[in-house]
Amino acid sequence: MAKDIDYSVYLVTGRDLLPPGKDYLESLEESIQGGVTVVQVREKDADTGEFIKIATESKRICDKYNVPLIINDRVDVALAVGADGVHVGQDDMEITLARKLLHAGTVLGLSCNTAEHVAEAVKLGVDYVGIGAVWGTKTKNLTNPIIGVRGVGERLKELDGTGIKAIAIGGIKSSNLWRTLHGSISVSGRALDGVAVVSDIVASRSPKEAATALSNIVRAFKDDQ
Ligand code: TZP
Ligand code: MG
Repeated sequence: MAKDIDYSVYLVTGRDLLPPGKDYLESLEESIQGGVTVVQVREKDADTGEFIKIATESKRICDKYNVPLIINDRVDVALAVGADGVHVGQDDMEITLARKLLHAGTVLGLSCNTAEHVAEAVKLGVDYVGIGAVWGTKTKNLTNPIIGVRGVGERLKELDGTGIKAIAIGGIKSSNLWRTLHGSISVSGRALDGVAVVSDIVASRSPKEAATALSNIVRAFKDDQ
């Protein structure tokens, strides 16, 4: 049984987006103080040693606040640092292989854009899916179409009754978060468990305030359900 994670405000790191002079670990700690509930360390350019170093330092901060740590793509890095989970994309390691390599109870997340992706996620029994991109984003070169709140709602419908948690990702900011949460539930009747955010938190001069703004909206939404 995988660890029960609060996905409400899911921070995906992006060191290249930090404002000039802003320290990565300081930003991470402030964002957790603001209300981030789970952290994914995403490193696209780091070599293995550097990734492990950054993940280890990130885990120290996460542990201080009892916030779970998820590693993007790299099962070996997750094992090396004792992470709580691994997030894989459609072109990364197969879920069944990742499951085989990881300790029992490690959370596995999969990026999903289409109905076929969700059907596969259900078949493989992942713990959560990241649905998107919901809005346009400059953070990642998208290889799949932007699906909007309607698309998120459709994917949520397909997940109904599976017990798989769902977060939305891609261009989410405090300014469109209410629409993201309400728009998708109005299509599907099923609420998102949280939202994953990079730039709205990381690129902010005050990651704490940015995370608090997001956290307040998710909380108000969940209180409404
Ligand atoms: N996967 C789909 S969109 C995206 C990822 C990693 C980037 C999201 O970044 P932002 O800055 O929150 O739009
Ligand atoms: Mg990937």
